[in-house]
Amino acid sequence: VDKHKWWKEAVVYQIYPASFLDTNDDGWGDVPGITKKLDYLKNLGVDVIWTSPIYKSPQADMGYDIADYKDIDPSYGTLADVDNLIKEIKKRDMKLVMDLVVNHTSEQHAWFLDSRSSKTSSKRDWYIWKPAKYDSDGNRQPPNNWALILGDANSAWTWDEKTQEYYLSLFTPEQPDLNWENAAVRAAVHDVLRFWLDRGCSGFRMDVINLISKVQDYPDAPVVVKNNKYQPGYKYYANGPRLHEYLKAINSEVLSKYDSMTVGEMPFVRDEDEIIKVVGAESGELNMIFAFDIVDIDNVPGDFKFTLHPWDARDLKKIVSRLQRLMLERDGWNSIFVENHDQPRSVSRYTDDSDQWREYGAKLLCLMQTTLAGTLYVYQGEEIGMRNVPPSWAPEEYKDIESINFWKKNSETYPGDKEKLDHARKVLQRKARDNARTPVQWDSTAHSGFTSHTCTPWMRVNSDYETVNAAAQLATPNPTPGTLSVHAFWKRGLENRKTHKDVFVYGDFEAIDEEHDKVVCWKRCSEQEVFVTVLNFSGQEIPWDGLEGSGVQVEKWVAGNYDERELEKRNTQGKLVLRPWEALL
Ligand code: TEU
Ligand code: CA
Repeated sequence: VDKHKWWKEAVVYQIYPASFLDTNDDGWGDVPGITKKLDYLKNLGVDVIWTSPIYKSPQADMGYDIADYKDIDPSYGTLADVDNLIKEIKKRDMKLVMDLVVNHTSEQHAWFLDSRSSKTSSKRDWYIWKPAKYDSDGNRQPPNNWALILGDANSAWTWDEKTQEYYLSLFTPEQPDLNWENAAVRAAVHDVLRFWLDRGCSGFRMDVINLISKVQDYPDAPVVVKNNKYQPGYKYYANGPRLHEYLKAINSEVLSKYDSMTVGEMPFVRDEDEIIKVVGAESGELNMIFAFDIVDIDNVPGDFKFTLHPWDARDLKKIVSRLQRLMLERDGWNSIFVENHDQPRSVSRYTDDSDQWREYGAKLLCLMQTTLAGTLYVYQGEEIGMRNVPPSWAPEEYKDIESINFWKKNSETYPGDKEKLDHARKVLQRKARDNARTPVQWDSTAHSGFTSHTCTPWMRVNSDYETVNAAAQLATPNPTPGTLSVHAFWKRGLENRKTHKDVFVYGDFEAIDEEHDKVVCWKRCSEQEVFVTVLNFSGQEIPWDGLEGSGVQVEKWVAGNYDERELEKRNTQGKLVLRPWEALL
């Protein structure tokens, strides 16, 4: 069998449309804005564009609450704009992947409006309705103790006054979960996929696709978060009983008839057999998933996300090695990413985003990702090293429903408690999804060139746009002799990955010096070539001899995030003194 596939070699670039580029001066990014930047993306080395949802939506969760799967939200443009986008993408020999959000719809979707209109509606069973429970004091309670996923850890069940029942809404009350047990729902979803594939899109990023099958008796979840009435219910809805059946049907009924790619978002699940069941080459389910291990590295295990948990290079190596080996040994496929619209900026999270070290950190993360096996995902702004919002911003600047809920809950629970609120604010700044959602910094003019000078962007532009922006990096690809801008470094990294795809995309993986707590190192090889990646995940100088005894004999260093003219003078044997945040290939 030929293991080579276009979607394995592809570099995917994720666009968060509201914050990408505004072309009609309403402060909100749009589809024509994407079209306008296609040459920029092509030049970077992008093959596939994945856009977060642009469908009709009340935007309670920024489009992850869809009111019409077959139409575009007017704030983004029209279907004709999308047709034109697809045409322009194809012209440049690229592809478009849409975001498919079918675990839930918006509460404004016609299906839900119908479903909630009466208990006898023909769409009643398209969603998950349950009667109330009553406690010993006769108070109405939701059917079980599952918590909402976004923000305030309230109940995942929403009470409907009119029909006097609860509906399940795992993310927010505005996002009722579809009832996949119902064959009509599954058929309707298949129909949505066909609609977009027939229009020329080349695949889907499937939002929380592993949550679509729920354990049917809806049991209470075990108590893991103390002091909270509601609990994470993952055990009963992540990779539930009929997930594989549903995924296989999507494949046999629809996807197998097109040349497409699929990536399923798969939170909460680490079980290797479950992963292979979905992405194994013979599974007939999905091409790959987004595993959450790396982006959960700083969460307290089992707890909600607004927590801080220390980690070091050993934890990172363990995660990377496990997933690389699992996929290589069991014929599955990785997705490589450290950012998306739900995560803080990687340079702030995993390295040091101070003015002194930001560029080193961004390049280190680039070298890390471009030398791992799997399909590579770059998130808008990552290629120029955009950072988190400044700690000085007031919580009122945060626009994400999750952040708003979290802040509200803390303000209500701890009024006037400075220590508690300062901590909540700190965690918010470190973890909020808003960090990834500020407008892309195109240039140093007002609002970073995201929108016209005279209008107000929907979300405030990061205060550092005058120094961190694409135009500056494009104009000066070599800021100092022997160094590249972050953008130029990414561009070259992507090129190098493609030139040596037998090594970086398809090659074998071996971790080196696994016990070192600051240096991350691995070896990748094809039958012809061997590359070693060395990453100093610390701001300290580290004398390091981790290659000794590894069987690797370095011939020469070929890339690095310090002055590359000095690479030939670096040790290829014995002790190597790694500088702060240094990355070498
Ligand atoms: O995210 C689902 C998910 O499980 C997490 O990424 C979650 O958003 C995160 O832990 C909260 O901080 C997907 C989308 O990517 C996200 O934007 C949506 O809000 C969510 O589904 C609901 O559609
Ligand atoms: Ca606009």
